[in-house]
Amino acid sequence: MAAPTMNKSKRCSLDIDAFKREFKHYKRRQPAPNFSQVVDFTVPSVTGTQSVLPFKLDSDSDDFHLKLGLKTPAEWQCFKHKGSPGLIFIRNPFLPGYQRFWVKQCVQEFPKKPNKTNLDQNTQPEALHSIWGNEELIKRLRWVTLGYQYDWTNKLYYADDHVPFPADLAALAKYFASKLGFMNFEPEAGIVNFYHMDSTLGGHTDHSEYDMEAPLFSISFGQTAVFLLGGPTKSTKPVAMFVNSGDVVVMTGPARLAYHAIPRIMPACEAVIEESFALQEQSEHAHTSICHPHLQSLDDDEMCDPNPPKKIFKSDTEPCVSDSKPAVLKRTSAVEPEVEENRTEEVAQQNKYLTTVEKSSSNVDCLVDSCKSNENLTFDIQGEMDKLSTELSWQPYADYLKISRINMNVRQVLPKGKIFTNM
Ligand SMILES: O=C(O)CCC(=O)C(=O)O
Repeated sequence: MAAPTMNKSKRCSLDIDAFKREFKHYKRRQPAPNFSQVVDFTVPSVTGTQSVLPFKLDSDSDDFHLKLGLKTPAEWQCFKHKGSPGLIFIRNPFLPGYQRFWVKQCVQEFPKKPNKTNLDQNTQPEALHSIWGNEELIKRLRWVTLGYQYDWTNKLYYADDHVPFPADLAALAKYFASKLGFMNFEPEAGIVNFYHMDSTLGGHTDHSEYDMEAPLFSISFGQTAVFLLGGPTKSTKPVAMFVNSGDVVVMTGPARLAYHAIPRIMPACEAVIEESFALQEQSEHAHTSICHPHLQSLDDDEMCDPNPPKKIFKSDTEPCVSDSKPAVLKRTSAVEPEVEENRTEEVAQQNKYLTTVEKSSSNVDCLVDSCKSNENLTFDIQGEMDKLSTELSWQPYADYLKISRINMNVRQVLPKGKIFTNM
């Protein structure tokens, strides 16, 4: 008897390239893609869509959020998405203007030694002490690594390749974690990505950390991105969403190991920039319903809407969308990795480098306690904000942001109670 045959279309029903297809779609310049399927959390009606599930957090019993430049958690607009289990999206929880502080940290403080940057290989060591002010270096800056330094080639962290994690960013990430119920989150490694208007970041998973139960926090500033979040393999069609300045993407549960990518940077609309960077008194006119980037932000040559509002935030000197070949954000081995088939084996292999230790209980309590008593606080966001409050002091950063997007992401590397064996 002849073996049963399957018709060809059935055999091919698994779309192994669903992720890549979406990536290519949103990356395309000519003709411009249709952005109507991109989830826009700034639009009030987004909560009316069946896939988006808004939720609220309780208010804080103290004013610790103010020390971090955040609105009270009860005011945060938080969302889940049915198509991306484990994703939590917090729409710009920062107080008006306070993103200025983080932008300054990213471009001026974090690139300083002992942190590593992509510039280390080809730059005179003395020029690396402070790259802010060096126009050529700032243009070439693509990434900075914090805490446990990520080895891009071997996709590993090492016990002896570690620098102190910035206290301010640690406090911010722990605070977000605690509000979302991750009381023991420990920020141990971070990557700050710097995008130009033509940058993309290929589909990848963040699988080098030893703890996959801990969430990954991703916080963005400046120009808008189209963010794709898929599933465990590239056969899952990703959900596309706009990530605006100040937005916080949290990847937990299944989303923690999901494929994700940035196929496109788009000009942010003026209202987003105003809401993010204008100081309290200046931002009184900022709109609550911010904008619709897919309608507002395209140059004439890639317009998909026939009547886009004219006002967009863009550089006076450089076009927001360049015609040149888009630059891929180069991070050796991190871009477009192979599907991980041997994850379980990999985790077992990795775990042999870890030892169990007794650690004290919730570090979030310690953080809140130390921040309540100002003596122990090693950072002063309000003091820095005072310095950034004149338009003259803010202008160089504002100029940089007109053609840039910054993303800082924070990870826990080791499971609670474990340290590297060879420490
Ligand atoms: O820029 C982003 O929003 C994502 C960055 C990212 O996926 C990464 O650094 O692994």
